[in-house]
Amino acid sequence: MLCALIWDVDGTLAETERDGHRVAFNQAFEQAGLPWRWSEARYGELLAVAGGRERLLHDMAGRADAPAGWAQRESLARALHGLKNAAYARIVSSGRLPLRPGVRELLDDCAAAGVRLAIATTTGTANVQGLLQAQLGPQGAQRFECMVCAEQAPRKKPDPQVYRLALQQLGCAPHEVLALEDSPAGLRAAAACGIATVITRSVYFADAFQTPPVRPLAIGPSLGEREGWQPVVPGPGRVNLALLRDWHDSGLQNMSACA
Ligand code: XBP
Ligand code: MG
Repeated sequence: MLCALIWDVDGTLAETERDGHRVAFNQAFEQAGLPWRWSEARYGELLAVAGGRERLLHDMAGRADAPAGWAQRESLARALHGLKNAAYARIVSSGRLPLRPGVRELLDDCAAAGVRLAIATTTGTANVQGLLQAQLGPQGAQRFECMVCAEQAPRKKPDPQVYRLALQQLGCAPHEVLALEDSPAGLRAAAACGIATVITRSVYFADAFQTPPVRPLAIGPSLGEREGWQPVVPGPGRVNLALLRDWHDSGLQNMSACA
């Protein structure tokens, strides 16, 4: 039986990367008096590195104008990440980063059916709370029974730490939950815990699943539409909880057929 949905945040709950985190990083560079700017294309490359501070360090490793020493780089990355998160909070609170289509409706389905909700993300708690508050109101974060973020799971996806902790906090077995993700790293993290994953393709990972690292349970353009999904979904409408339950049940059958 499906007991809980574990949600990724960036790219899955909302398209936060291109117009949120990226813009905020550039504002941080400007505030710090640095000439660095990340274009949309460059940021797409950098998303191969999970975690904003880790991404900054990776970028600095290829820059001639970055501090030479490791300790100075670490402290610059920490300072820039702080400035970035403050800028991100301003962007999020302006309401400019809406939930992706079908997300709100699926959260409502879960509330009505008693399916529990959790978050498993590599971003920080304040970023998640800001987004949920801006999009779902002051009680938005309380809709999620458990929230595992960068503070609790410092080993970033594809490391499975964040999903392992979410399962522990929910007290659920892997076969009782589904993960919702947008990235290959997220898919690998969930799969390493034995969790089946539904992928909604995001702007930056639209073409990233030609040869997926593991097979997702289902993959499609968004929860707001039924066209373009694999497996094929008949009829009009959105991807609702009933459909997720069908996929989950068929995934369990496939697993027992292979046992
Ligand atoms: C995606 C990430 C994050 C964000 C930025 O997180 O890789 O690093 O890009 O967040 P998710 P921070 O697991 O939700 O897809 O700067 O706070 O790290
Ligand atoms: Mg993501």
